[in-house]
Amino acid sequence: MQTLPTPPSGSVQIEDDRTGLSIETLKRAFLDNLFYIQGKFPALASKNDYYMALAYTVRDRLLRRWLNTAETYTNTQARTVCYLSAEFLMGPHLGNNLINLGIYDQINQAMTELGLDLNELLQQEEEPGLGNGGLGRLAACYLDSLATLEIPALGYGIRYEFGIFDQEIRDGWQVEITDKWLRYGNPWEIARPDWAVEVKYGGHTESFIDEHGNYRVRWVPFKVVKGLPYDTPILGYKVNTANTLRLWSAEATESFDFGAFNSGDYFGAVHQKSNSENISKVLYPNDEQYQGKVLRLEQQMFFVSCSLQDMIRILQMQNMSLEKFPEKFSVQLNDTHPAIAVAELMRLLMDEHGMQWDNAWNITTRTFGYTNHTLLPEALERWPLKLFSELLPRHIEIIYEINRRFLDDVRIKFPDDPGRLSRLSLIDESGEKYVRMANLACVGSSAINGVAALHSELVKQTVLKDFYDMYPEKFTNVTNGVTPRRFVVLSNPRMTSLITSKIGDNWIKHLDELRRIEQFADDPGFRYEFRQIKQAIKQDLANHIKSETDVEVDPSSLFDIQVKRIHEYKRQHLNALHIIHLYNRIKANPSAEITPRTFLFGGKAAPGYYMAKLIIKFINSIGEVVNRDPDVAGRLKVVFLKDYNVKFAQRVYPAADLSEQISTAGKEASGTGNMKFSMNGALTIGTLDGANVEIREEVGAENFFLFGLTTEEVAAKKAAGYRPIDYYESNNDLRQVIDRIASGFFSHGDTGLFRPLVDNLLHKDEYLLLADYQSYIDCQEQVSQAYRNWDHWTRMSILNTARMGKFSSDRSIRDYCQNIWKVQPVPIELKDYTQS
Ligand code: GPQ
Repeated sequence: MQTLPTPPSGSVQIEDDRTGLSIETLKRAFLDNLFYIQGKFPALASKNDYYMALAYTVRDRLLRRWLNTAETYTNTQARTVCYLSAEFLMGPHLGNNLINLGIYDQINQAMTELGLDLNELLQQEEEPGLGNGGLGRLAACYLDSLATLEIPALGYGIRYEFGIFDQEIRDGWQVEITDKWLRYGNPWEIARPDWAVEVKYGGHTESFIDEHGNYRVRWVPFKVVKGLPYDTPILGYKVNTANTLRLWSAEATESFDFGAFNSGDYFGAVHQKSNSENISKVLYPNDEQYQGKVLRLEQQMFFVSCSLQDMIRILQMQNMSLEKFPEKFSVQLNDTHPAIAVAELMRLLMDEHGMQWDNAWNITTRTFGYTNHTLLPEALERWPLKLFSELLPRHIEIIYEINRRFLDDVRIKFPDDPGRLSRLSLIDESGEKYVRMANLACVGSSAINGVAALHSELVKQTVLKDFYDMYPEKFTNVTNGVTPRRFVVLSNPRMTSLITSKIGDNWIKHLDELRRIEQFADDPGFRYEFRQIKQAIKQDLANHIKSETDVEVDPSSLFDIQVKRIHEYKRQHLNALHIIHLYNRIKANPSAEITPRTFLFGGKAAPGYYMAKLIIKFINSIGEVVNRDPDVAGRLKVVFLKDYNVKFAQRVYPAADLSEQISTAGKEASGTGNMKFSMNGALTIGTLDGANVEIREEVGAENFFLFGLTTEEVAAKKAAGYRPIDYYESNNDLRQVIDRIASGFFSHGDTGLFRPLVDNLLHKDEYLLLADYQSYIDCQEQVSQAYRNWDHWTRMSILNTARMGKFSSDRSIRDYCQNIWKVQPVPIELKDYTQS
């Protein structure tokens, strides 16, 4: 790219107001934005106007870094990571940008001087909830770390008009409300209409011989949709790197509209337009549950095609040949949602750029990496062949050809093994035919990884075993991580100051250095301060709970927290059984010695997941009884907090004493909430599942509450014909708990309400709650005992924080960069365009 033209001199004053960091300049810039962008003067301004004025003030201070970054990458033709993800659960931008720019304190002071409260303005931001849970939030943490490590990177996804629904609780049930996050505008994004691209759907293909005598294919689509990119800057922590999150929004193409208009079909033209725009309308709210809806496949194709075309544009703009694609870009597939990219890149290279198969295939397979995020069979994406072929007639041809060549390779490596061939085939032909997206991702990628050590082993032994036999060299592990900037520095400023006062602030970028606070674990003064901070944060959360739910909780009680999507495998209902167990104990002996606990839950259920919604109702129903029973006398409180999202998560993690990570072993691929809790000094009660295994290794078995069956034991129990009813019959305590539920005690005498839950546990219990019940109860008793020794608990808590270095997403990203992406940092020098 050409260097930017030098702006006329004399613009220095404006530039200063847009980059300056003194309190006076920040105040002036803020009032300027309030006036010129929001069009308000202070007396008329709403809280939202103030938020917007502040957001623009901060965005101005990002822009120079953002443009410098883009310019440097262009000039150096830097190797770039492209992270393709159907979800980016970014959370609020303002606070994070203040932290990463290093101007939190200055802005805080400037707002105070203007009579405003920065915390209130931060709360005002409507967060972009463009993800369901762990998978989308992981993508967001990875963007933060990529920028912080100065790695050239682009995040590519969909700009959903409606993100994950807002959750309300009415009469104990979840109610879904549409998330109109763009209602008041989005100050963080910039539309880039000149980089719009087109995506084709449906129709048919035609083959022909080109002027060089080559066999070629032309695709005549039924519809064409325009993809418009919106860019958001992703600033690294205290570096000049500002990478880009590029989200695509769907629009009708003008040519198509006009065609219909000209033929007099006004209605048809408008219909076509709204149809096209539906593609980026709404995020599918299912987590780990495959939904075979054609609109979902349209969404996947949409952002994948837009993004790959965008990469080709970038390559060409930098005068690089298409042959260089895999050297310029490393493209990571975040689960199978973008796996169609394998066929789409083949199509673009061959049909649109005239390349031959072998060359295109070589480029494609060198480009992609695939991350698997779950072993749950219900999450595996397989598209009905008919639906797929109708929507993507060219891609199905390409997939058949990939499959034909691939199965020939399999035959050579494993002769006379038809079972293996049918398992490895990209097409499932066992009944109704399907396209298997994980198989496409595996064949088309040079690296395949799971997200925690245990998970990556299980991937090789179970879902992708045949691929592991075929290509063992492709398989690796990259244990997930989370960004300490958002989840410690921003969420927990008090703990951040305490730690920094002891060991400086290097740990924020090098989380392993947190080990240096281990030496203070036995220092009574440090312990005291650490514990006082936890208490103060718990008090804040108690106030919040009181204002939200009118329930009074005791901040000196043990805060026992489970926040995550509601799913049977995550076993929120096992947690609920423990609450009933404690309740029964108090009822049987009102003077029983019980460590006072506050049970907090938060999380959304997929709108169509009946059992998950019933679990929410179940928890609320238990709360209704427990919270007002005078026998319990404030020893137990149960609160379900509505609308769990990133903003709320930031409030919750620092306030936890106990983190519930109680999934059935082998089911949670990694978990990332487990890491956020522990970094903030919560102790974990957990199974040997996902990253719990590694967390326990790091913090020490003596600082972790372990219970439950192992993955092997779970498998063995199932293989031996698991009978949950046997546990019910042989365990009095468990039987009393279940009987209490079945009797209608928590449902105003209605014995039908929780019947499905009870029946499921007694007769199916796919997730082995009853098999793990006693072990869980016993372990919780150890927790209660441990909490009575404040000093020792605080010591364990400090050691948890101190030993979490491994779980910084910076470490995860370093692993990806070294082992998979082979990409190096490109530091950005801050240039001032105005000082000419
Ligand atoms: N995960 Cl496949 C999701 O949040 N959604 C999904 O659709 C799939 C996985 C989670 C997984 O359950 C967690 O264990 C992981 O920590 C997380 O992905 C990130 O890898």
